[in-house]
Amino acid sequence: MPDQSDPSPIITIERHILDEQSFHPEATGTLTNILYDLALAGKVIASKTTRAGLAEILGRTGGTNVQGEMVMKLDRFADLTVTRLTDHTGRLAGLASEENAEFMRIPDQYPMGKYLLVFDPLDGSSNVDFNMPVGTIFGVYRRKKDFGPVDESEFFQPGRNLVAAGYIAYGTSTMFVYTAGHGVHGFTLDPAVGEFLLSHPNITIPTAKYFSVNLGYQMYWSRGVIRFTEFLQGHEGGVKGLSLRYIGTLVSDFHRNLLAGGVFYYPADTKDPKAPTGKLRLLYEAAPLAFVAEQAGGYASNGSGPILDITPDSLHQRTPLYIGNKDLVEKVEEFIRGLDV
Ligand code: FDP
Repeated sequence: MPDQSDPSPIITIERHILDEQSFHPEATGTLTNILYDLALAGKVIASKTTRAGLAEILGRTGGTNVQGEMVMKLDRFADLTVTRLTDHTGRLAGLASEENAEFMRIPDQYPMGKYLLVFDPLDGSSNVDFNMPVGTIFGVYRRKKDFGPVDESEFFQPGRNLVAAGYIAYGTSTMFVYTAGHGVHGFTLDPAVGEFLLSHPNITIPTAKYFSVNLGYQMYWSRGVIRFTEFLQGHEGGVKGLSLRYIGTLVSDFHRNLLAGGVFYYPADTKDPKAPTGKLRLLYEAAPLAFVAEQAGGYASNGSGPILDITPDSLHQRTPLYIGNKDLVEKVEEFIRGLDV
């Protein structure tokens, strides 16, 4: 007789997202479907990332993106995948991607919805050529106006307004991690059946084990950030026993620290004292991951206050980012307050 007492049901991402909808009796299912569209985009992108070394996709297109970085073919593929799977559904009013200088309105032939999607289609793209993990980051906002074509200012909302956010990590397995404001949940793609299955329910960040930063740039940091780094290395009353891990793909570094505990930071640097802005983008990277971090009991700061409280004034605005365990991120704020003013 087969054992019918197995108490652990297999929960697909579809079922989980639908269950989450029950927290919002007024919900129409639109947000649910956006998340489901993004999970599908993740599967499509995952199937390409595992073949990225093959001739048809490897290599640079020769162009540069709005950030002045070399665009790789996989970036473009990921960007088009997310766009094409979400622009025609009647769920979105507009999209803004890290890859494109301008935001995108929904084409006239498609119905328009009430949400805005912001995304970094292929985070960590400089790692692609070296068979290293990459990711996709996304955030969903409600649009500000009730009707009419979306305008750029509608994207200028603080992360606190996010209704959902998350990322897809393309690593040794593909994981979809999201929050819609009721905890953080992680799903692992089972390639045999092509489904994301719930593997990490209700993620909360444990006591820190790691710190992650590009130490190669230390000479450009402020005194507060250098002192914080020494603190993480155990100098003068600092924390003992943290291990350094830096992949150079924000999604992967953040994901590891979320599951194992730790802090990731990409500080402002002083190469250009008039523009101490850091490298990472507020809208596509920092704010969505800050929402995930806070939902998991962590915190994200720009060094002086919560990332989620910053209202962007341009689509591609950059920010310093300190993200992970709350006590450590608050510590860097303390060092910066004490030493950098
Ligand atoms: P990449 O340039 O490869 O796209 O978002 C940019 C990002 O990667 C992050 O994923 C990563 O954390 C960071 O830049 C790495 O920058 P450094 O190479 O300067 O350390």
